[in-house]
Amino acid sequence: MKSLLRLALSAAAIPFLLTHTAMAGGVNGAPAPFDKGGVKVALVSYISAGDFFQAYQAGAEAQAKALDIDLRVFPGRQDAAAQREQILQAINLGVSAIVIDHGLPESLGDVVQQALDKGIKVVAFDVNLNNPKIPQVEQSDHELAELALKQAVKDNGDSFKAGYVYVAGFAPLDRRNEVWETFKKQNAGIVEKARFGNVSDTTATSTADQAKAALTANPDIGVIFAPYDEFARGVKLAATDLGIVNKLKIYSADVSTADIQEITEPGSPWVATVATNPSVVGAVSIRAAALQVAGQDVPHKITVKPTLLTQDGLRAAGVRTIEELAQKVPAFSTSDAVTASWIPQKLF
Ligand code: SR1
Repeated sequence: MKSLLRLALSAAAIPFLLTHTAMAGGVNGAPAPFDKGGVKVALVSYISAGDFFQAYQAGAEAQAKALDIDLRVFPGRQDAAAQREQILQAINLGVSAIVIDHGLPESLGDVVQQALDKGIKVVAFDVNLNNPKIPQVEQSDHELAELALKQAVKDNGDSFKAGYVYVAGFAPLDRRNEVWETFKKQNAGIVEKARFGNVSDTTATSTADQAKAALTANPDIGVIFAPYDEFARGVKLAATDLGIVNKLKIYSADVSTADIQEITEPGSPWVATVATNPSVVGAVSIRAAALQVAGQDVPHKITVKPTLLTQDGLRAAGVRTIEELAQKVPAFSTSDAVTASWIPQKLF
C-alpha cells in the first residue's frame, strides 16, 4: 500500500485551479450552452441501491451542480422496462444529454436511438450500447480483476480451491469474468469449486444465503473471488455465520466508507479490494455528457483506473473513510479523464 500511495501521489499531477465556477446563470468562461446554465441532463440508472451506486449518483450530482446543470435523476429499480420508460421520459423533458448507468443493452437499443435521432447526446457507464456515437465509461474492469487475482496468488500461492461470485449480463461483471476464465486456464492449480451470485435490491443478503450453502458443501474453499462489494459483503456475512472467517480470504472490487470498515475490522476475511471512487466515475460521466453538448470531442472509451487496496495497507495507513482515502490517494478525489479548462473539477 505504501508504494501504491507513493506511486499514486507522484502520478497525482492533476493540478487544480478553480478558475471557472458555476454561478447562478452559467459557468464563467464556459462555451454555450454552459455559459448561460440550466442545461438539462438526465441520469438514468438501472441499479440505485448500494454504496457504489449512491456514491456514483452523488458524484454526478456534484459535477452537475458545478456546471450549473439541471440534472434529472431517474433512480433504478433493476427493472429494464422501467429504465426504457425513464429514457423516454427524459427525451420528453427536452434534455440535452442522457447518462445511462448500467442496464441491459438488449432493452435499450431502440430508445437510445430515439434519443440520438433527436440530437440528444448519450453517455453509457457500464452498459455496452455498441454505438460509435456513444462514449463508454468504465473502470478498466480487466485491470481491476487482474490486480485482485494477482493479490490472491501473492497471498495464497497458485494452488487453491476457490469460490466465485458472478452474475452474467452486467458489462463490468462480464469483463471481470473474462479475466477469471483466463486466469483459471493459466493456473491449473486453482480450482473453482462453487459459483453463485445474485443481483437484486438485496444483493448482499441473497448472496450470503447462497454463499452459506456453497461454503458448507465445499469446506475446502479457502479463497473467494467476489468482484463487487455487495458480493463480498454477502460472503463475509456467510463466513461470519458459519464461523469460518479465519479459513477464508475474500478478494473484491469497489470501495466505500462502510467497505473500509468491513475490510479493516479485526479478523475480517475481506483482505483486498480493487476500486475507483465511484463519485469520481459519476463526475466523469457528467463531464463526458457536458463536453458533447458543448460540441467538443470525447473519446469513445473513457477509463477511470482502479487502485488495489489491501487490508494490511489500509490498516497501516490508518484509512477509515473514503474521504481519508481521497486525501492519501489522489485518484480517489479526481480523474484527468474528459476534462476541459472550463469545467470545475475539485468536487470531493
Ligand atoms: C451489478 S454490476 C456491479 C458493478 O458495477 C460497477 O461497475 C461496480 O464496480 C460494481 O462492482
